[in-house]
Amino acid sequence: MLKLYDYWRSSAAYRVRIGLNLKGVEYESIPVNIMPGVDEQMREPYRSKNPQMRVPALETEQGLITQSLSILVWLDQTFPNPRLVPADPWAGAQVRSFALTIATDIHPLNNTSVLTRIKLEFSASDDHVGEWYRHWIKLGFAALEHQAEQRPQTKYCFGDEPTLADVCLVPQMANARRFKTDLSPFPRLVAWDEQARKHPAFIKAAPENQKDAVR
Ligand SMILES: N[C@@H](CCC(=O)N[C@@H](CS)C(=O)NCC(=O)O)C(=O)O
Repeated sequence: MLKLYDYWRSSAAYRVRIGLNLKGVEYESIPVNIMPGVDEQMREPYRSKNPQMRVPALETEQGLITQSLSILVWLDQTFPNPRLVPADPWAGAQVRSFALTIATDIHPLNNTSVLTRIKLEFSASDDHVGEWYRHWIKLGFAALEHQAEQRPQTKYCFGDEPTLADVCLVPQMANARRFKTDLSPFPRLVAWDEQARKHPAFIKAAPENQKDAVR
C-alpha cells in the first residue's frame, strides 16, 4: 500500500490527500510532526529518507516521490480516472497555471521555515509575519480572481468536476482563513472552495479529520 509522509496541517500534504481520495486510492498516512520546535522533518529517520526535509512524500513500490505536484502528476498518470489535469493541452495549461500560482508563487513564501527565518534572522514581529503571510495570498488570489472573472461561472474551478486547481485552492484557502485573510475581494474563489469542501474526497482529506490532528 502507498505510504504518505503527512502532517495534518500541511497544505502541500493536504493537496496529496485530496488527490489520493479523488482517485479512490488507499494509502497509509505516516505523520511527520513539522511543528516548529518539534521539527521531525529535520531529524532522523525522516531526514535521510527525504533530504528536502519537507512533507509530503509518497512511498511507492518504485521508491519515494517528493513534491506535492510531482506526486499528483504521478497519481494522474498511474490512476487516470478521474483526471486531475484535462487531456486537452489548452484546458490542461489553464488548470496547471491556476495550480502553480498557488503552489509556486504563494505557498513557498509562507512556508514554516520562511516564517521562522524572517522572525529569527530579521526580528519580524508576529504582526509583521501575519502581514507578510496575507500579502502573498492576496497578491496571488487577486490574479486568480481576476482571471476567473473572464470565464463563465462554473461549479468547480474549471467545470463540473474537481481538477488540480481545486486540489490546490482548498488547502490554500484553509491557510488564508487560519491567518485571518480578508477573503471578501475573492467571491469566486470563496464559492469554489465552499463547493469543493462538500465533496467526500475533500472532507476526508481535511486537516481536522486526520489522525494526528491537534484540536
Ligand atoms: N513545494 C513543496 C512544498 C512542501 C512544503 O513546503 N511543506 C511544508 C508543509 S506545507 C513543510 O514540510 N515545511 C517544513 C519546513 O518548512 O521546515 C511541495 O509542494 O511539496
